[in-house]
Amino acid sequence: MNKALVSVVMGSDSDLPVMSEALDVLNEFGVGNEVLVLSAHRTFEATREYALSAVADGTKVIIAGAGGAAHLPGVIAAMFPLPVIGVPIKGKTMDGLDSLLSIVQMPPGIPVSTVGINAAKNAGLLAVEILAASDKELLKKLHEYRNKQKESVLAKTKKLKALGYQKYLEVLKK
Ligand code: RP5
Repeated sequence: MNKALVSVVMGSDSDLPVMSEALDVLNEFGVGNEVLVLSAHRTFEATREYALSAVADGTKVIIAGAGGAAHLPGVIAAMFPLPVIGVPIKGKTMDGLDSLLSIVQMPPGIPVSTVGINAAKNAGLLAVEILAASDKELLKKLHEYRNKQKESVLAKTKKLKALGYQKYLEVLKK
């Protein structure tokens, strides 16, 4: 794997099932990455040390996921001047709305680019898009990815027309 350009950081290993979707995307695009568990609250010293040295370590984008009082992305953004993408993790209460609101309402001057609740896949894609702005190979892969996606949706329309919605539903249920 290439040098880690994207860091995927999460508040707890309990976030990993969701955050692994960002790692899958980065791996699919061949983007070098690293993965860490760091908490804004439980390991605040280590989080500070990590965020302050990330630029010098070559990190270009940080994807940070947290749930509940989800301060990790904002705290990292305060210390890391390059793009931070926040992933609100759905916890045991409030359907993730608490995480979303904790991450999205940053003070003007310190942005966190926030994706949807549990939307780590989009966070991975956003990181790829940011890097693709200055990487032609990656941009080509993004075009291919979107074309493949388009073909798969159009194929569904074709199948839906051919089967009719009731048969299509039966196939979906299987
Ligand atoms: C947050 O608290 C973490 O990001 C996680 O989503 C949540 C619960 O953490 P655990 O109690 O599962 O370690 O800081």
